[in-house]
Amino acid sequence: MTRLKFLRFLIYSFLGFLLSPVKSLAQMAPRVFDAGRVTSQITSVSKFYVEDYSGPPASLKENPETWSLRLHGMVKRELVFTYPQLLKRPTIKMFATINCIGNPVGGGAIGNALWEGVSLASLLDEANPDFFADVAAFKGADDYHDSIPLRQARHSSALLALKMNGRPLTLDHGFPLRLVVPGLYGIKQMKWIREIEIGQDDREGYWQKRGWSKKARVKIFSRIDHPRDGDWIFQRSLLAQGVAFAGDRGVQYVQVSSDGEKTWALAKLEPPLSDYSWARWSVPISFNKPGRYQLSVRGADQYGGVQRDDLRDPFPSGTSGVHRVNISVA
Ligand SMILES: Nc1nc2c(c(=O)[nH]1)N[C@H]1C(S)=C(S)[C@@H](COP(=O)(O)O)O[C@H]1N2
Ligand SMILES: [Mo]
Repeated sequence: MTRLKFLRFLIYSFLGFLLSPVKSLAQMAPRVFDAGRVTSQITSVSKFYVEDYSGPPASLKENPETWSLRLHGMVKRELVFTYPQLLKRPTIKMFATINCIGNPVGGGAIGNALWEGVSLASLLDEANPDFFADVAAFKGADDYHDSIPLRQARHSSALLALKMNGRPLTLDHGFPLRLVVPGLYGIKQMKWIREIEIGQDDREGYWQKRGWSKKARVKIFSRIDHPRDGDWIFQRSLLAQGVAFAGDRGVQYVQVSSDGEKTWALAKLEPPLSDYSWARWSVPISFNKPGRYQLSVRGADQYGGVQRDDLRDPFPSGTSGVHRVNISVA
């Protein structure tokens, strides 16, 4: 290699290194659907965002009857279930919101649904993990893989969900079985689960290998759904509305500003459907003269986390930036 070529090689590898986070960000591209200006508390299955790295696995589209779930690793008793066997087990129901770690400020990759399924803790009790085991690693039929601390897998609300909004999961949302575990971003909510391995080795998951957060704890998020960016308002007042979500930490308050963030009005919070569901908020806003206005929303969780503008980039651990919309009042 000549000196010049070597120099060029160095520059290109450095550029590649600089650009690599941007590339992984681009790769996490959720499909989102317009849910309207008054976001419903429960997101219908057809409006619930979809995110996966390569779509539903062919094996589940073509012959789902060959699917089974295997729980193994550092356990006293290995367990295997077919779909009919899982359906016979007692189930629990829980409302929970799931949001994508790649969801941008104000984005639509978030939804709330009623999940019904088998308690993961109950299966773990039966399998009886080894005293030193501390990780539950999940593997999907699409070979997606990720793990969570065993402590979180034993959460009384960690579900192996069979149903979404009262019906069997659709293929897009993880049929036959998906994980729903409170407090964590969608990245951890494994779809098409085929294997749960209990162990100690904290292996990197699919997205961690691409630089995304390993813990993936949900950050406080709030979004303005009405009015929308670019709207013309032909009145001197309106009821601003939106949603706020803080994982398993609960939303403490939501504030809205219409004067460039000099003053903030406290929004009214609707009681969420569960401790793990988003809360809808609303607040009346009035304008004393025509002109352009910016509305901003920020929320806080019940552990002191607040939305901050230095956290606007979803990569690598999710965004918590302030959401703003610009409107014209006639
Ligand atoms: N098997 C599998 N599970 C997966 C994924 C995947 O690519 N494969 N993507 C994850 C990501 S990044 C998100 S945000 C959620 C999205 O769930 P949804 O499509 O039901 O909204 O699924 C998670 N579970
Ligand atoms: Mo995601």
